[in-house]
Amino acid sequence: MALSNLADFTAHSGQCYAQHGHSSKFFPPVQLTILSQSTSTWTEDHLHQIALLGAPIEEGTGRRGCVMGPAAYRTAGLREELEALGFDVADLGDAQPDPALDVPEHDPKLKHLRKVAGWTRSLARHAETLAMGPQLPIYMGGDHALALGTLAGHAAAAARIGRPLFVLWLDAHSDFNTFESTVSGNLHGTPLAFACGLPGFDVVMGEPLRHRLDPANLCLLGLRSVDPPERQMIKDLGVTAHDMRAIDETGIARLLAPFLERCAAANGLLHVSLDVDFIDPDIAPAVGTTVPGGVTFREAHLVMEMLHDSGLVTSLDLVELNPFLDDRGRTARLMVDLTASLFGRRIMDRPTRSF
Ligand SMILES: [Mn+2]
Repeated sequence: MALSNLADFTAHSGQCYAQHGHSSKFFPPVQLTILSQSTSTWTEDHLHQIALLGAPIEEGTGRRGCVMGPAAYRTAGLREELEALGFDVADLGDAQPDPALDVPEHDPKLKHLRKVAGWTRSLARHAETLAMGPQLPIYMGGDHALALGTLAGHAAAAARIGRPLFVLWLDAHSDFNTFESTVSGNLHGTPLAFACGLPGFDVVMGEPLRHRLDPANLCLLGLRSVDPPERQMIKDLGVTAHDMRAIDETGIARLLAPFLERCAAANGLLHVSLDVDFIDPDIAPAVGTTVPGGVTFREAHLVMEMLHDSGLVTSLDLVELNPFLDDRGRTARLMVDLTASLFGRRIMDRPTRSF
């Protein structure tokens, strides 16, 4: 049912484009498969229970402040907004990193390797446990290095459940550096290379990663800063990657819909990783890695609304919020609003909020 909505929605968008007289070069007729029914087997309980877990890691970036992220989401009312939508929300507090004493504390190239490894082990364990339980987890970061842990944990859970894991990466960056290719040494640029099982990461878990993400089940959206080695890896692995030009030319809904259909057709679990820098820094300034030309307010909400309509999302990362760089909580509130959209709020149901 949800997927029919998605297809209807996209077909409808196509009509709107046609009415506005856009050239068919960029807006070809939509030919989406309309699935007869949702293939989700998630229980009713799962749809109504959410767990919030703070992951105050900031060692993956070159800049301090993400440690305050979970507190900012709480201050901005994430829990209350989700409760207002009818969810039963449990705030589990903040996770802590494992000691990871087997990992070198100082590496000449990789910054805070032991701390990042400790967070990865801890969050992988928490994520696997949460994924097997009745609640849908939201990880409140913290920088994007937290996704080394959440991706590992959700990949492990997916293997146990016997369903494929799909990942939607909403980010200006592709985060596909290996420990060898990284120039900055900031490990928040590495989670996708780690999760896809590229070589050189064994030190993180103290063993090879047991459950990998299939690069074919990954979609990157919003790209505008990709290092040359990352570009090569994305190409070699055949990852679906849409940059801002593709969004400008094609429209974000038409890029996202086929990925959601593939996930639904495969009965996949969908992990969404939302980086603040996906959004244009003019409206989301609280991030250490601003890149001009990000998605607009409406494009970001549209993605969230489509995700809600799809009924596919089973876990969510909120990453890279640096409250130290925010403008009176504006970015934290926007991230909370986007999360509320993902869980069913329509922005037209709300009083207009001016900035
Ligand atoms: Mn990122």
